[in-house]
Amino acid sequence: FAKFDWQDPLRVHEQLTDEEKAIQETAYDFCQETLAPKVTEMYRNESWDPSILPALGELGLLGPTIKGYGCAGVNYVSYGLITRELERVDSGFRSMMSVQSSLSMGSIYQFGTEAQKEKYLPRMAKGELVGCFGLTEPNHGSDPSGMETWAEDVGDGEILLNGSKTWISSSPYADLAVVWARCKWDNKVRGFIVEKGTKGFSCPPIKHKTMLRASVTGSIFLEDVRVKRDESLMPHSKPGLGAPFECLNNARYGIAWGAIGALEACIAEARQYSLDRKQFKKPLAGFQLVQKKLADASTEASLGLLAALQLGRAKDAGTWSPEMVSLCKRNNCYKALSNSRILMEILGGNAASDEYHIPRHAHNLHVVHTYEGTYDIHGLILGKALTGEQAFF
Ligand code: TGC
Ligand code: FAD
Repeated sequence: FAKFDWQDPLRVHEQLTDEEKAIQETAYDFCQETLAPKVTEMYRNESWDPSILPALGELGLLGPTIKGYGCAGVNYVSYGLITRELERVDSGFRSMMSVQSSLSMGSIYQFGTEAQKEKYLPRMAKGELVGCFGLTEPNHGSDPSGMETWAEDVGDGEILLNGSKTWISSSPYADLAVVWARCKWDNKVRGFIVEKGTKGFSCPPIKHKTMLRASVTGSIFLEDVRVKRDESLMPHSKPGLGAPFECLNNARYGIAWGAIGALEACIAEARQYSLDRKQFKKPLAGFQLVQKKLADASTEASLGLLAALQLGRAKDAGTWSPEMVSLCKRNNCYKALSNSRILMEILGGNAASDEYHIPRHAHNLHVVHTYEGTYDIHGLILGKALTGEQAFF
């Protein structure tokens, strides 16, 4: 028999190529050496560290699947390995990277003009420009089809944008926002790039979050914002919600890996704590009820990791579907959330101290289980695929 490795129970690491292993190691080293020491303070203060995106860019970890434009052009499995390492430290760091890479750079790469790609992507890949992605509105979260942000063609090559977006990751520090708006000329949704400093465009922070505090979140307000049509409108998408959903497919895929990274961090901390802490004259690790908690969490992390790897291989082979993404995003987030909450019990009263990481992960994972499509919305996407019946409304 092979020796059982509690850190990789199903020997997933040996399924990776040498290049994938090297990318994971680069991401792991950076996350543990640079991000882990900062996370507690950043979470306490809801602060933004302007050095993080440039450092990720330096390592080729931003927009990593994009070909050209200064991006690394690696495969989707490598993308997943990067998000897993970021989220092993904190979901907020993975959020920062997903929004930059899949949602903002991804939108411009897939739907932008050559001029837009040349203007933004190389600097976003270096982390010099920060992007955000505005789909959710105060009255339209799970159902963005009702969006009330409007784009109007006012002639002279100009578009007028009006509306608001809420819960937008990184918006207060973003140099540019990808804003999804319904166009008055044909009632269809399209994406627009709006740069910081444009008159009528503002992104105030949403302060005092109870979760995901190491990621800065804000609103986007658009009050008679005038943009040049050829500079702002991303023309190469079929008009409609399919375009933002295409970018979400990639970000949701990264979350499927990331949530497992967070759960793995919880398992490692709970295991060590249970070995160190004694009650009734023996380590907590020696009690059956504690072992069950660790065994359940480890089983779910291992299965979730294999599912994420299989999805990544399918993405790289072009044999994936959005429903496969929904299955993995939904299940991995749910398993990570529920097991992190249970593992938190092993810390006893110390779970109330931010010296330990499981409580922070558990709180973050509530958001991760909710954004980019809630657990139930992904259940309905799967329900539709299983039955042919839509049950959204
Ligand atoms: P429906 O009529 O089903 O579809 C509208 C159009 O979209 C196409 N489509 C997709 N295309 C590509 N990939 C997908 N996954 C797609 N899903 C749908 C579809 O084919 C159709 O195209 P066409 O050409 O026929 O127009 O849409 P619906 O309005 O009934 O909505 C369905 C539903 C509920 C599943 C969808 O609205 C949904 O996914 N809701 C969840 C909303 C969501 O995920 N929001 C995320 C906001 S961004 C975010 O949270 C970032 S957090 C980032 C971070 O910090 O990490
Ligand atoms: P609602 O849609 O109001 O849902 C509330 C509850 O009702 C949920 O449990 C949901 O599952 C349930 N529900 C809704 N419809 C149905 C139905 N048909 N059947 C059964 N149950 C249903 N958005 C962006 O665009 N960009 C970002 O960068 C971004 N970052 C975020 C960062 C944070 C910290 C947070 C908290 C959110 C972020 N979001 C972002 C928004 C996120 O995508 C939404 O919160 C999410 O899509 C859910 O929308 P909602 O909050 O309006 O909830």
